[in-house]
Amino acid sequence: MERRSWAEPYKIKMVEPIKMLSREERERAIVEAGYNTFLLRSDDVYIDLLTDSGTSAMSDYQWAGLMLGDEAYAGSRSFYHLVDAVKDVYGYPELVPTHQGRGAEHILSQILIKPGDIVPGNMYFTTTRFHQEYAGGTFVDVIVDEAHEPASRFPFKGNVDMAKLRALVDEYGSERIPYISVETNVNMAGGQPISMANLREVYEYCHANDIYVMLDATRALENAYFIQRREPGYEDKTIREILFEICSYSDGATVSSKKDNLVNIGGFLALRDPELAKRARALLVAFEGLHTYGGMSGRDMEALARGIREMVATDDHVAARVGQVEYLGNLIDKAGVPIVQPIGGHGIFLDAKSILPHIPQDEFPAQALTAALYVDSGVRGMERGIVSAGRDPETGEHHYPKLELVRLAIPRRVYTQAHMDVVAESVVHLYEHKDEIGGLEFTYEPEELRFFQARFKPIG
Ligand code: PM9
Repeated sequence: MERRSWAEPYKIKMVEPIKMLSREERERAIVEAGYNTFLLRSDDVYIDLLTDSGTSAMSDYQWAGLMLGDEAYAGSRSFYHLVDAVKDVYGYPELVPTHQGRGAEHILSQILIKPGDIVPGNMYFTTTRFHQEYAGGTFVDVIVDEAHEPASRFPFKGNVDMAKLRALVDEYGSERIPYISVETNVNMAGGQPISMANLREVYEYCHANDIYVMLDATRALENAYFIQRREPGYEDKTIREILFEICSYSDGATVSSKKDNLVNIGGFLALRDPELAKRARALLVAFEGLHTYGGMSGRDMEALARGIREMVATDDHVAARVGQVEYLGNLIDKAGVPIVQPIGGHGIFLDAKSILPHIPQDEFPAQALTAALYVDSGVRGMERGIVSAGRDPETGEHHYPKLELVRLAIPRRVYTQAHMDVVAESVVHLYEHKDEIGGLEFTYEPEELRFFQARFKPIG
């Protein structure tokens, strides 16, 4: 058949102006922000690829839902719409609503982890590991080795290495391992999927050993897309069917609804076991809000219920979303700039270690490259390397992750192909002038989740 281009399955009804500051203004802004793009004002940013979290454009149907939200303190109609949407699309019968993903991680960690426990996971995520450690647990990475190699084109870099998991269970015993935390489309690995076959194997093994499987299903939709594209037997299944099957191999999930679910705020913990859900709700009322709203308003829950149904209503939605990421990735890749391969689901991850080999890792190459990109074009990305990895709580030493990346995360339904062209041009220009970029040092280092508020200055 003749090959045709694809296009987004929507048209634009409202726009928000953006502007680019002059180079002098951008240079001033990055100094004021301590070379940390989290500390820039959004008015000073031209194209904002800091995160795909809470930055999506909602549909007219979601916006209409905001007007229909039921703001009752207890038993809101919008809560029940959300319960039904989560049950229908993800398949979990018990819903514990939270203000966002980390609220769900906090509750889950508190009900399941005892001090001294071990929590295996397919690569760490910043807030997830924080809550596991805060509850007294120790996170252990059991992801396949390929995930730590930016250039490896292994199609399922989110897979759990069963040998690593088995060795951990043999070493500590399943009594000390309350659950495995399985992230879908692993963020820190570059938006890389886990295969259905691997997830099924993890689930069967863990169940035989009395270990819960808890998904971080924040980007499970994008994972479902890669399974449809890459895993034999799934090419004719719908995204909706694949997503449902992913969740069937788990006992529950934490979700930051600010990603796949197409809302600006919200999240949930979803469970199968009513007894576990009861324990979660007991904590929820202390830390988040009543069990029928968690941290969300009625209108937030209404928009979220609609977003969950909308994301699976047609396969074209996720195909266009990941298609835009691939469009940007291909432009950058074709110019020879090293990026994480294969191109992931929610953004392009520049391999700062390869791009800036003259900057040692403890002079923060990815942080420096992120700042340089902003100065070059007003494009805001995020460091995903040694700064994000933080320090070992026992030794106080930096974690030295193999991946030292700059993430360019693409908000859903927000930017056009022309914006992607501008981003790619700037990345390629920087690559051609990479020798002019130098390392950074801390002027302020927060103890917890340091990457959010740390400040830096150039060395020398
Ligand atoms: N992710 C992101 O930009 C926002 C904060 S950066 C620390 O990628 C996963 C896989 C996430 C995630 C947030 C959360 C936390 C959990 N799991 O931000 O609390 O990517 O809604 O979710 C961010 P909340």
